[in-house]
Amino acid sequence: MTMSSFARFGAAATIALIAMGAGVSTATADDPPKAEIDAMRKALAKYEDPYVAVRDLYLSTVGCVHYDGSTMEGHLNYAKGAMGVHFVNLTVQGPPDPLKPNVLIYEPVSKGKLKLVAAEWLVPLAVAKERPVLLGQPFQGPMEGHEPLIPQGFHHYDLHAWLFKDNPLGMFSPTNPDVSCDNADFSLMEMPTKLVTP
Ligand SMILES: [Cu+2]
Repeated sequence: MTMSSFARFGAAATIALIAMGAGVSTATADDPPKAEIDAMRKALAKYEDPYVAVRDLYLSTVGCVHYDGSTMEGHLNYAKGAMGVHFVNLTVQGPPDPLKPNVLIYEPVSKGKLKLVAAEWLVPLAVAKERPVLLGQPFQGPMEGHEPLIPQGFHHYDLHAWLFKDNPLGMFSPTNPDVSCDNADFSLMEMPTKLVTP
């Protein structure tokens, strides 16, 4: 390779790298839309105080849910990690609204302290004509209710969004390996939820 061809190669390689970089930063269908994520964070920030959530009828389901990563045929694959404490609002119904989830999720970060980490949308199978999609993310399921906190017969789709704590598995992964139930008064290891036919 002569000096000038090396220079050309270098320039071409640099352009290729810039193009690859641009490719990485360009939004794809899998990327969460930033403006919507920001709007959700803004709308839900008031629930960093769990008592505000309770006053708005997001009621604690007490148990801090976590999974050990075991897999079962015909069940969802939950990576090892926690979901935390679900506060469920049964008055939120209708099609999933990004600014009004029907579940808020808290992590017991120390004794007596809950930190808002995520939101979740639950859509009963009975009202879903097809798999719901929110922020370009298809819901998981349909699945049985998560025993023992939700009756097994409550077949539903759900989607988690880790808006207030990073999830190394991705914002929409159901479990977060960085969330812990170690400080929870009620720590509850669940088995992977069974899938049902729509
Ligand atoms: Cu959950």
